[in-house]
Amino acid sequence: MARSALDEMSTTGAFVRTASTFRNLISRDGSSQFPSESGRYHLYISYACPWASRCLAYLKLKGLEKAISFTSVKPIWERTKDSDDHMGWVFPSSDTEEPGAEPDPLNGVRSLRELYELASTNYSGKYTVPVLWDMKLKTIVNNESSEIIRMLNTEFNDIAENPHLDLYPTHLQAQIDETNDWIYRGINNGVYKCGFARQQQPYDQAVKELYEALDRCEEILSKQRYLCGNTLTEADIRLFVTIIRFDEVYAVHFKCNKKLLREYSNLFNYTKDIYQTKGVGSSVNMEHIKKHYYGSHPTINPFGIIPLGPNIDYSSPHDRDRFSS
Ligand SMILES: N[C@@H](CCC(=O)N[C@@H](CS)C(=O)NCC(=O)O)C(=O)O
Repeated sequence: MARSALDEMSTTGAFVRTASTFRNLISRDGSSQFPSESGRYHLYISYACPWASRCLAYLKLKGLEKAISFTSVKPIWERTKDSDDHMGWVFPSSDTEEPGAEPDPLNGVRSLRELYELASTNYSGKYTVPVLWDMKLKTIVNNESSEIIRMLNTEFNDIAENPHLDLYPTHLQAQIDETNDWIYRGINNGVYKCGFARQQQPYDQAVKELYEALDRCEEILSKQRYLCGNTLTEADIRLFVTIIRFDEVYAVHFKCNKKLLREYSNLFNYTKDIYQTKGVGSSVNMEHIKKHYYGSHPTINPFGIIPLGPNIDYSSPHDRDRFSS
């Protein structure tokens, strides 16, 4: 079982992601041992991580910040225990050590690994963010972001400030699922397959799929404001968290440089549009993003040097208002 993303490798040198372990669901109808209650759950994230960031974007979009608290770990992986050499997410020891990151307010642990160990004494998988934590039962509810965002979308509507925002509306579900599928394979997970490949062939294959998927997005976005029509959906948030990292990190660190995101006119303007959607921009911390990738993968960037550019201003004007929404 892989203990970190750096070990998730097939015999052919391709990156193979392992599935998340904690898969409980919160429900508002009382059918689960985890009912949707204000003040009961806490979201552990890293601002660096795209999977965790999509949960944070949802928390903000749905107006759930008063109901569900959150904490970010430090961006650069460190030793998680003195007794072995596992590297992973850790909390700062004070509020001022790393702006944006905070000490664990609930259990006072030093690493995310210790949280997993509190939740399960025989856990042997990866210690990943996001983690949705139940403060009442002192355990992990779920550590799979695709499920956490669905819960945040619907199950907290009695306490959400934006209960009417539905990013997974019934009439678009089939289209969203289909879009998520090729975007996950080609882009969200695709950039990791490019970056973590240890042989040329899996890299070549991953880059090909990545750019086919980006070209397909560009084409769709030349005709409509968002991926599934003229309203924002889950598919857009899932794409956004990857493409906001593209030129700053993936183009260099993961060797995704065949074409830059800012060379795709529609995708680039679309990224700005989503960044400027209320709640989304504040879920992006580019300093944490750059520090993490360039600083936590010594097999790819052994000296941990962080490239200076390109420092794109995603709050600058975009042209997406040309589509009605
Ligand atoms: N399937 C998970 C994936 C989460 C994930 O891979 N998180 C990465 C950060 S981007 C992580 O925490 N990695 C820790 C490690 O590899 O040790 C989800 O979507 O929630």
